[in-house]
Amino acid sequence: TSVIRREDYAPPAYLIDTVDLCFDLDPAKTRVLNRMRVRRNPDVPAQPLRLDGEELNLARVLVNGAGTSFKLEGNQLVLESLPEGPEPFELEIFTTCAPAKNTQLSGLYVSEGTFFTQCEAEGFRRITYFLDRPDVMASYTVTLRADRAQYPVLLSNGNLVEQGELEGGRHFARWVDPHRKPCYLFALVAGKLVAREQRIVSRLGKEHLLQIYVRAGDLDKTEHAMNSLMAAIAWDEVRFGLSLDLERFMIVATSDFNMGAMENKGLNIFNTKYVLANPATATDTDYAHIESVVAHEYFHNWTGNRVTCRDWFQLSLKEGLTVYRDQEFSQDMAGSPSARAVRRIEDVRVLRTLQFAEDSGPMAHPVRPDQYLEINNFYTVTVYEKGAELVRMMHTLVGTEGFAAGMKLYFERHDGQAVTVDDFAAAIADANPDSELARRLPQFMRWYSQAGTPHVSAETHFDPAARRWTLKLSQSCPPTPGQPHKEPFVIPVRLALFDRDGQPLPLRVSADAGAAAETTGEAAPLERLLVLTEREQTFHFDGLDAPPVPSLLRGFSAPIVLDFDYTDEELLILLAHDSDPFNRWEAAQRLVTRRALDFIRSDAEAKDAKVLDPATLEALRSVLRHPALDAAFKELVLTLPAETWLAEQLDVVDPQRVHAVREAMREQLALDLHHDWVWAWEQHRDNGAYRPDARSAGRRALAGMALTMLCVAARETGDVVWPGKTYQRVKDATNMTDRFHALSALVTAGHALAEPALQHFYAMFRHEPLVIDKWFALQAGAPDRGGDVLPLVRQLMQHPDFNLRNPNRARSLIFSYCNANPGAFHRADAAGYVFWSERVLELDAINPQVAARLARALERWKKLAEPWRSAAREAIARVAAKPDLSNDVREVVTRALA
Ligand code: BAL
Ligand code: ZN
Repeated sequence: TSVIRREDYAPPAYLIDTVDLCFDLDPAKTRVLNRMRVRRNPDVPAQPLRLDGEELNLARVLVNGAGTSFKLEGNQLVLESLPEGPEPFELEIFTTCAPAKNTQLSGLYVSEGTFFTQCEAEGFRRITYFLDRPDVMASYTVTLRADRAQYPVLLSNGNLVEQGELEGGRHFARWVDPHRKPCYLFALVAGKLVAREQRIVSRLGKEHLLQIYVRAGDLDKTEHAMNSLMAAIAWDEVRFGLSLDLERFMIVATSDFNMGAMENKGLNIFNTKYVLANPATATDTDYAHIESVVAHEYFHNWTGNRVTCRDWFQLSLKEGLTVYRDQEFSQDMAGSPSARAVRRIEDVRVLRTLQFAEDSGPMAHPVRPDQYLEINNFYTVTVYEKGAELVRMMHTLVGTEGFAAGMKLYFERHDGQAVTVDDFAAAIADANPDSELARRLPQFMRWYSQAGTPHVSAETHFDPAARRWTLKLSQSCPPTPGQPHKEPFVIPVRLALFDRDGQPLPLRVSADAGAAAETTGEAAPLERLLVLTEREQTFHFDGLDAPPVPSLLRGFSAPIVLDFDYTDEELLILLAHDSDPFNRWEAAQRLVTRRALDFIRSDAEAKDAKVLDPATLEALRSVLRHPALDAAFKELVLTLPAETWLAEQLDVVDPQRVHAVREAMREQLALDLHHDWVWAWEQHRDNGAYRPDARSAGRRALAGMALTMLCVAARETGDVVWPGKTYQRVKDATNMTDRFHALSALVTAGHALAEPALQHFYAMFRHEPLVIDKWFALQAGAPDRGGDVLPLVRQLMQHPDFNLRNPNRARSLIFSYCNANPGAFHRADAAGYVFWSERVLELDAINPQVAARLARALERWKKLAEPWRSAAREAIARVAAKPDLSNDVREVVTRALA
């Protein structure tokens, strides 16, 4: 297969109006009869019909009921002698496939005796021959036939119109989807499942049936998902006037799933990880993820399903927009302004640690990519999370009402269509003709076409005589593969100013600076939105008696790196006083990152080092002890920057040094704030009956952090009391969050009690796969002590509960080690890399999508110092040398070596 390019897009030569699918479900050999009504696309010159198919056995092709000639060319079925003219014809294709052998989990497969499908992006071609592209939309009727005893529940998209018995203990169900859809939204499920049901009435007065299907025994873990679904439905009605357009909306959970979940029309299929929760088995983080993923998939019903993508290069049309929507939803669900800010900080942390790294590496691509070898490799943090930031910037530039008007126009124009990101942006801009977005739309669209993270550097000047403060902003963007030069972006920068006592200052824009003159007498605002559009721009602010402390890029108003040479004193002022919680957190991150990087670059011994200075420690202590701040916010401020984030700030990375310095900081925090951690634990340990709300989750998070710090300190002091209490908590906790925090405290501290605690935990939850995933992940992600993690990971691969074919389990052990534990993975003896290359190859033979994700663990190898750099390159080359690699893995390793 070769590279697919965006510029080669051409509309389909044929259109498919209706699809009538009939399945005889059998794990070994499923028979699929596909009857389509097809016609030539009048806008495209006549040409043969080329249908995509993969791993199918073709038995018969009929055109209008008669046999026809056909060719098989690679993965395409080519039909040359089709009826001329614009009239539709009936095309009937009969194939078989082998779901039980489908380990890729793309197309039709079997998981624990139940049939599932996954068709996005290109899985439908593994079910039947089709025009497998999102701009071909059809009406579907689906008949499922299967053994009644083994497959009592038969589900597909839309409405159940008929069901009944067949001979030989078999039965059938027929489903009709009232909405046209692209084939990637097709789904079926057949197996032994039970459902939680809920009837609701929409604001429009329509009745709907909501169902969540799980395996018997898991029903008590579906309440939170159902609550989240109802909340998401209500939110979309209120916020965007978008209602559920189906009588029935189903969610089905499977433990074998490549992604988090999938938005198939009316029949969402979910990874169990994002559905199942009860207080005994799921943590607060799980609860929050479930709320956001359930909402995300539901929101796709409009942003993705009603209006879909013209081609896969437009993936962010639906993903960036839908992530934006689920982030807004989660913020609204969090409630208080500070709980909202906590969600925002968490989202930005993901963006900056993962997406910024992607943007600086060999897989860097624009939010709308220009080319791919395998589309599955482009379900990335760039397309999703950066894509969401682009939508957020549009929102910032047109305001909340303007954005709602833009969304309305988008659906008026494009409902039922397959469109591009240009169409979306044009709708938002056209609904707001006087906005900065409308004035600068072509320039704004560079965010979609140029890869890389822009840097904005700020310089300031104060003129005491004129009482004028000047801010000069300059932007640049580093080269990325295939894009050596970048044009300037449209960058919204939210700004506030503070005096040295932390009091906010009014922002009076100078009348002579080209900005709208202020009416004298009117109070100047305390925050302004500056829009940087040139490479370099200067802004003046008047009426100031002293140089102010600027709070720049408030709320992280653009996905950029802000370079500004804050003094420590200024950062301490912002940390103590900024009214923007994001920048308050950011001030702490900057201080701690600065100390860490200074130390990493020095040649001082890291063991027992005092990396943090007294002023920073005091500032962190004041946050921890603050009477008014939320526990969740405190926990974020006290969380040290990730090793991968610190590594990205360096030109050449010694991963062991980064790890050692971060560990030293943690010890320092644990020891120097010991009384404060005791206080934090005592104040936050008891939270009554478990509820997954933001406030009590924040309290549990801070209590958990305190326990980790107390165990880390105990390792240094020899104290046995805190580890003992923590071990007791592992046994006595009344919910998984508290229990797992305690277990993780012992494991993180490397305490001798970790071993019995892990055993106890395993014995308690051996029949709960999602909890056993946590058990594997915790051990594989533990801080390395003398190279002990890799042997443990190899040993755990032999554990009876380990199964490489199950993506959740593979991720819990292997990814937790290779992708999330840099200190243990980057071994000087290269054994971590050898392990990585073995697993990539092993997984590639089973499930290329999962293998390709793992393959990305080493893509930043060029930043590594020796000996890691050479060892990493060798390991990647070893993978690349394998002749029959999947396209998925080949694309990743080829780019990495380029
Ligand atoms: N569309 C793939 C899964 C998701 O983003 O919802
Ligand atoms: Zn999505």
